[in-house]
Amino acid sequence: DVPSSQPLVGQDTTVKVMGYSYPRDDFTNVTSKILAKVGCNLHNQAHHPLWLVKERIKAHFYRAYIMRSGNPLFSVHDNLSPVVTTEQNFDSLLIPPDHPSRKRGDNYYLNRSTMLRAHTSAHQRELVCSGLDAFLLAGDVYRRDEIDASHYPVFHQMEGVRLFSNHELFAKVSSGEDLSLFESGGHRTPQKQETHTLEAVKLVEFDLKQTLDRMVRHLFGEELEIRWVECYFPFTHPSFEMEVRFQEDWLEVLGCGVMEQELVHSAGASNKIGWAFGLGLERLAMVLYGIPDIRLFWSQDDRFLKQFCLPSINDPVTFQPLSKYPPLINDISFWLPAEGYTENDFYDLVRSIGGDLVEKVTLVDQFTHPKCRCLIRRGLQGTDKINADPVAMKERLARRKSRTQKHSHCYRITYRHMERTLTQEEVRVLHASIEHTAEQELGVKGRY
Ligand code: FA5
Ligand code: MG
Repeated sequence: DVPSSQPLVGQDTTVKVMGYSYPRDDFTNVTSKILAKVGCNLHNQAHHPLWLVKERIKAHFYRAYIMRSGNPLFSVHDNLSPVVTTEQNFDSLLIPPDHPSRKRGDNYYLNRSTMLRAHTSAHQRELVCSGLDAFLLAGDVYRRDEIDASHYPVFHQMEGVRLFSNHELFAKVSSGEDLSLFESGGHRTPQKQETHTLEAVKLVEFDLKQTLDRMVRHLFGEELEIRWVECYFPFTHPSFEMEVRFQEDWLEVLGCGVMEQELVHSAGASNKIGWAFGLGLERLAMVLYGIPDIRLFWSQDDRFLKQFCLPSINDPVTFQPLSKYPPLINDISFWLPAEGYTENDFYDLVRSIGGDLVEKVTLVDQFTHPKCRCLIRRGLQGTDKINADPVAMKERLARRKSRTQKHSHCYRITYRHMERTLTQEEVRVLHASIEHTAEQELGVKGRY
């Protein structure tokens, strides 16, 4: 039974997801391996580490933010379908039509108008539209991405949104009734949007950072080192990322910012100002429990799962990493077709065939024939796509197009099973299948 990277059922003219059929078109690129993950909802599986992190965040928000009525301020939503329209995933968030984050190479499309959400922000507008002022939303998200210990094509995010009326924001400020959320004739600056007053933005930004700071301290304790980095999202301004100290390095765990007023306005809450954040549940769980590889979240191995079965969600977990079985490493080199090749097509193909046996795929060298022999080593920079700088991306694409010589790529694939030692023979069969399928489906020419 050779697994296939063919986008689901060759003959069928529709893609079926959770009981619904979506007509295929030239944008369809979701694979059966990915569709098999839809509906798993690891974040809703009792005692799963992702569930545990979600429950601990929920419990913190329920306890720390209570309305005068005695009810929790934040409502929690964790069962929204990951199938969304491109309108929800992009347009509702003011992501322009030509923005690089829409690329077919970076997302899983069911067809031109429907996709698996690439972030939980896809639901911001509908939930604000439904009248909510404060909510948390957890869900599975899907991205075509590179392959390594902290990137997996399905991961889980938690979104948070909080809106304030004039009265709510300035209630604690003396003579606050004289202050306003909005001004006309203002300009957009690095600090604020054109329609916001500086005093309103500063209070919202302070509340946002304080809320997130308290949340991570609740999870990790006071000792955790964090830092704020300014960044860019089309749907917030100003925007920030929070990084935490992990294994002698800084790890990005969330993005956030003051919501673009145009979005708030289009969701029918024009008299309010708000903040939003989106965090990676795997990233938090990895730091919290010292989980070394993102594939472990998909493990059915009892030795992994039972470590998170605690009587209370606040009990400490002392995670014992499973012993690592030895890796097997194989390279693959091929000439690229003149056009239409993207690295993510190859990563997806490797995923489809190798599944969770693939620990990592790295582009180890690029070669241009005949004159310029260049070895380009790739940086270790993350490629979280939503906040990619559109100008730099365009330049890169243009440069790529202008190259007309013959190019080759060499990838190094690390195979490792989480639960046993792989044999040379099973890896050889897999690797040959990857070589063969790459030639057939991506138009590359092997250099073996
Ligand atoms: C977003 O997805 C924005 N929607 C976040 C946001 C929400 C900003 C609301 C402003 C307001 P980003 O692509 O950076 O941003 O992802 C957010 C977080 O998800 C990251 O900080 C990281 O923790 C996690 N993440 C991103 N890509 C991956 C991946 N491939 N694997 C695991 N976690 C990931
Ligand atoms: Mg990011």
